[in-house]
Amino acid sequence: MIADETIGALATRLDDAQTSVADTPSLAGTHPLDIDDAYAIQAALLARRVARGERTTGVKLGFTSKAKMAQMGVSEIIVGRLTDAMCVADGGEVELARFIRPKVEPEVAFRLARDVDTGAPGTDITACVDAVAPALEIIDSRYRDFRFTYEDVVADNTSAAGYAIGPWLPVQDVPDLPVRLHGENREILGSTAAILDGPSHALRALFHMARRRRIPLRAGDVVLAGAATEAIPLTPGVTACEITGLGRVSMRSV
Ligand code: OOG
Ligand code: MG
Repeated sequence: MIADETIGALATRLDDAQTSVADTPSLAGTHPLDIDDAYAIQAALLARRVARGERTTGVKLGFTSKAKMAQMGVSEIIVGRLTDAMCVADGGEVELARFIRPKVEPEVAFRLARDVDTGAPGTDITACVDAVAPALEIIDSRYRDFRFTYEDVVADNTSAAGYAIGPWLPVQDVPDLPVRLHGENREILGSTAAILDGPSHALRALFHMARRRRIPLRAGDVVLAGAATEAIPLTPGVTACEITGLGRVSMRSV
């Protein structure tokens, strides 16, 4: 466990990297971070955003697909925090100049209809969800060349940078729906089944992480359940995610 003042200094370094759009070397290269340190840095980073007037809007999961876990050599999902400053309207514009090296990935979003009691181990999180939608997530690692350890990426708020949510539908199980991510001249196909064997498993995994990491899950919060395919660079023009049976969401990068 590293000292509190070091936690604060490392959070400031990541926050400055994001606000000044300038990357920074891996923290783990110079500081022996453990996973508790990493979540403490993430919490300090969020506190800085909130102190600037940002409002938390939900959470995001990462490394929920077996392929992405294998790629990172890890077996546990990661959780990050979303704020209103990251939200892009469906069909809206997003400025690429805000990001260091942005990538985009197709996701499934859930909406919480009520507060989730993370104090009670038996809470059924799926009973707290009232809506589901297709989503796009922009990830932008603040680390140089997207090079980071598992602890680094948790500290960096799991690379969270932006998101857009399509039209909400009444909640339904979405175990295995075709997913299509397309931008100018490129297309990636996948399935919602890649998300921890179905996004409802991802919700249950979130519940355990939120309990352990004391992350509140409140009525109205959005939950991004993790990428259904690999991420692709976010380039100028329209990028859209279509999920069969759920609909479409898009954003235009300028
Ligand atoms: C970390 C973010 C991972 C996902 O959906 O798996 C993530 C990264 O790859 O930079 O958002
Ligand atoms: Mg993601």
